[in-house]
Amino acid sequence: MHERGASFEPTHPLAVGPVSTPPHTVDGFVKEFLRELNYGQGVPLSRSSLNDQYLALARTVRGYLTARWLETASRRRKNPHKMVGYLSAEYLLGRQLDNALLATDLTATAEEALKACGIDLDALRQAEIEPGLGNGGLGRLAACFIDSLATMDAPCVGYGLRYEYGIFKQTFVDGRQVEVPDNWLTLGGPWEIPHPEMEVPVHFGGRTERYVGADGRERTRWIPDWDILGIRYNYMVPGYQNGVVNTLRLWRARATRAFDLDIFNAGDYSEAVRAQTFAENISKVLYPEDSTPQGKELRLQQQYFFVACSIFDFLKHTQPVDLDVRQLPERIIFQLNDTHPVIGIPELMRLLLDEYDLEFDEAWAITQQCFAYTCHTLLPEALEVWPVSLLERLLPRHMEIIYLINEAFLAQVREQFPGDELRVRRMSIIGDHPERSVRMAHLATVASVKVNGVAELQSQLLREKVLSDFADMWPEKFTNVTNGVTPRRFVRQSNPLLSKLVTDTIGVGWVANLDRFSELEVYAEDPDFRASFRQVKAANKDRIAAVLARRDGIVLPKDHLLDVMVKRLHEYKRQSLKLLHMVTLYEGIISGDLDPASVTPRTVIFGAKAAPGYRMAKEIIYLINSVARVINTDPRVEGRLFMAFPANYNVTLAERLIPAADLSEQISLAGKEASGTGNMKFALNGALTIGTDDGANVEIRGLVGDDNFFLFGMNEPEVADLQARGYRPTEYYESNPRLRRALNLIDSGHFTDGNREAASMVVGDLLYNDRFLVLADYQSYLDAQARVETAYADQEAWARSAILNVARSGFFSSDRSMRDYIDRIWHIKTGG
Ligand code: F58
Repeated sequence: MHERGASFEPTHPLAVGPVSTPPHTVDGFVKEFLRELNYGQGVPLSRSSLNDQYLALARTVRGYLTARWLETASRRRKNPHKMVGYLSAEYLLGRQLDNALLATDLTATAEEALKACGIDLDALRQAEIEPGLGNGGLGRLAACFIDSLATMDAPCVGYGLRYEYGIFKQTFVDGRQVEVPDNWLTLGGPWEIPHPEMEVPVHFGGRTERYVGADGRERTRWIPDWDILGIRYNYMVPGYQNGVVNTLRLWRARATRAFDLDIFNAGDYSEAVRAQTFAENISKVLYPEDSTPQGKELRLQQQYFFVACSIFDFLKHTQPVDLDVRQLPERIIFQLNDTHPVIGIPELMRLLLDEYDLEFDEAWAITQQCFAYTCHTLLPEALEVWPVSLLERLLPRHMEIIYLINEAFLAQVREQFPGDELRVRRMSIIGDHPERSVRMAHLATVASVKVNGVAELQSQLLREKVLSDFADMWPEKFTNVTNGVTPRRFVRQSNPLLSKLVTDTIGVGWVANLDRFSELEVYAEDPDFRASFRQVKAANKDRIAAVLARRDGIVLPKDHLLDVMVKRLHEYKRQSLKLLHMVTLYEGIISGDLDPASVTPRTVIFGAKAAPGYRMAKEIIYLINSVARVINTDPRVEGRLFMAFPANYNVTLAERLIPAADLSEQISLAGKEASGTGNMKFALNGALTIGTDDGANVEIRGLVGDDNFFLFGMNEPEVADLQARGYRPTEYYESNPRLRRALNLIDSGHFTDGNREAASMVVGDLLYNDRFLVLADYQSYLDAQARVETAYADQEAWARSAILNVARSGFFSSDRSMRDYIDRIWHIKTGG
């Protein structure tokens, strides 16, 4: 990397002192905005496009953050404490403008200033393309966590990848998902600060060799055969109105000059350009999540690329030049967001052994104090493994180090469990079947100070099932930190009307201290408050109706129960169960079995992307769209049932949809959803949950109370028991007439233009496979939905329950999650 900082001596007083924040006045803002527009965009206001105005506004707001950002960094440099390096392959940030305005308390000023220029702030808000640098819950969680850390003034740098293409844009063609690339940077990236001069070399391939150093010790060196450069892009992460601005540092891959010059000099210009493209592919596109991780070489390259850049950046740039690596554990804790950054473990070992000349034992002792691992799944097939052959080819030195780590670790296992070779095989970092491969979750567990799950139930199942051998060996290593969501984005920004009502009632302090929501509890009994609360919900429903009309041409019926299921499409999440419920109601009405007047008018909104290669998920999407089309146009159910499936569910849509929901669908098979975070967002915005005892639902129900939550389905031990006895879905089909009629109707081609083939994959799977026990939980789900209808009939009682959901959900703030990480895992100082 190039020079750390300039060594010139400024003489002008302005160049010495700290930069100052522009004035927080309307005039000051107008001036800054016009300066950005004129000098930054190079256009006069009269000739500026919407995008010019948006970019100028974004840069103006960024300008207000910059002084605080520099100050935060300089304060931390002067008084360095242990910090967190949050390593995550994904950050699903959502739009930045509103968040930055809120953090700087500039919303009203900006609104007025723009108005004075004849511009509507809301139009500019909508011009922002959200950076979709994540797939779903895991990426969004990372974004919530860095927001909370800044708000708590905790020293943290978020490290990740600056994908040129984020999560694909979903469109529907004849009801089927079609993916379109998301080139989120085409209109400019006003929030990023690139440092093309800060290059970090990252090596790949080649071989290793032993040599004897000057001191007579045998050492190893890696002779890679190609490398690329990591280019640093900084993003500011503002705390909520506290003057703190942290950093998110994302890496972009660029070809080295040597790389293309060599080929160019050989006279092959096209080959040089091709080679450059190859290198730059590494940060080109986010991998769309899959049910099973496939051995994709490019993905491993991405993982190594970003952790190598990040660790290098920390050691060589963030730390003082005279850093003693033996003190590393007092300086840094790298949090591994799932297994994606786990290759960082052998990377740090490699640096300590080969660059800093430490002995293995010492290097290993240091490394084992510098990492902590969060596991976000319970599906064993979702735990990453990499073929040994691939690692040997791509990262030969790392593979050697992994062998050394495994050797030392297995010796420890044998010592603690003598004669238990089966256990040794189960625990080994290297697995043998179906091919020799590295089990990244084992490597992470062995190397980490702490291993945590993301909700109580999942942490318990991790200890008892998925990683039980490790928990036997190191019980104290395992802990839980229940996920949380940032109240800034998911209440304050996304639900301004509820925020105003809450602030008028208990004061503004809740935005940075969500425990204060408990003060709302008493207002559940206050009829005036309930009336206001119901008005807020009604207004939020109008708002989402307007959004969907504009965005998707969907016309929502009025005054329905709004029932929402939004999340990635996965069989374990059981969107098909929700679909069966709707088909059951529909079939009941059209067959005359159900009196339409007895059915609560209900609109169901789905939002879900399927991984492009996940066939079953895509078939389910097609079926949902097919059922929606028929139900929405059948006069027999008009005014009773409606289904909407707006394409391309993302953070921006979530922010509009969740505040409007009455009912939150959290219906995964017990023991499969690690936590869920959507469930928390709904509860905080006053939706009641219908859900299984899974993930964080368990904790939500525990806090809001059974009377304010619709529980159904088997719990995890019951699921395990049924599976052990042998599950036969056809038994449920045969014994339950409503289920039979619903499945038969789908199978008849009623929803698919008479084409039975089109529905057969989903129906066939439910009947003859049904891995996630949809049919087993069907009746219980129907019963719970009947309880929902009864409860909804009493609007005052419903409002009371909804208010209690809000009042009792303060625990689900990501500020609390961060406090838990700090106390249980990181042991860092805040406000230092
Ligand atoms: C999610 N995982 C969990 N993975 O499913 C969810 O229960 C939890 O609340 C959330 O993490 C946060 O802890 C998740 O989103 C991914 O998206 C992976 C991305 C990379 C490929 C494999 C899936």
